[in-house]
Amino acid sequence: MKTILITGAAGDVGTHLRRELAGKYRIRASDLRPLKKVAQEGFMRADISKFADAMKITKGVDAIVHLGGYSVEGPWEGILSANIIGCYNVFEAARRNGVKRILFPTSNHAVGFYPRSQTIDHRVYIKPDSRYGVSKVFGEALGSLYADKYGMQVFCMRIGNVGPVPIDKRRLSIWFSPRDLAQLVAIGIEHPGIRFEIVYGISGNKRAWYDNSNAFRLGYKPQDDSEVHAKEILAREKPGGDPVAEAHQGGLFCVAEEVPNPAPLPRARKRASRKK
Ligand code: 15L
Repeated sequence: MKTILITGAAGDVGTHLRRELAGKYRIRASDLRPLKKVAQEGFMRADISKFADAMKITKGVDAIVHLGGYSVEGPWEGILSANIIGCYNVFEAARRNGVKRILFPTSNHAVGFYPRSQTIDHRVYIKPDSRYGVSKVFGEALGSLYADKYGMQVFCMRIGNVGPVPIDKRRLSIWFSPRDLAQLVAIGIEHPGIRFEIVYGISGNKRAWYDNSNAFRLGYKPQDDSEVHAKEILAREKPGGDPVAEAHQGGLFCVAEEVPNPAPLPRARKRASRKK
């Protein structure tokens, strides 16, 4: 059984992924935050903005799913430390530790300034919609460098929005169900032909803004489509909203300086309301 390091394992996507991959891989979970119920997983607390920590957690694994970092638009200092310095540290530590394969969950926000009227594929020019989006582009570029220069195998998934159900109209186009996430991640870990790839991390949504043919070429067969939730979601959607946000794929990220986590898991919601 392969040993997979998941950074950012305590986050929303990490929590879904650990549950979905349990039993398929030996998981080494890592996060800056403590992680309690880790069952059979090993947990290593680490701050990836410190190179020594990145070296420690990447040692002896077969592949890395690098989810760790700032996951929304926010202050530059946080993004710089977690998504630029932290991302560099993970790639460089992986290289020094001889780990060949890295899955980098980039984001729809690397290309969020494309209009909703346009269908884009994995070859379009980048159009980040936020500092956060720029940090994801940095990770994609770093992945390309490490693939070309050091022969690493890098699988970049431009993730939409992961959750049990889509949460609003925009997410009908970019929803990514946990089981489709797990399927795409397994392709990223197992596919023998990966050198450097960009795919979109979304389910088989009828309303997708992406031509995800590169993922399909690698064997991805999504099982879910947001369309089954469309009627209910559209019925509760309020008209109006910022015209720039509404016109572009990245939505609020195109206009806001800070964006809250759109659908935190119940435990994170509880924590946030305790703080108020
Ligand atoms: C992302 O990249 C974020 O990590 C996630 O929290 C959501 O905001 C998502 O994009 C989205 O666009 O809905």
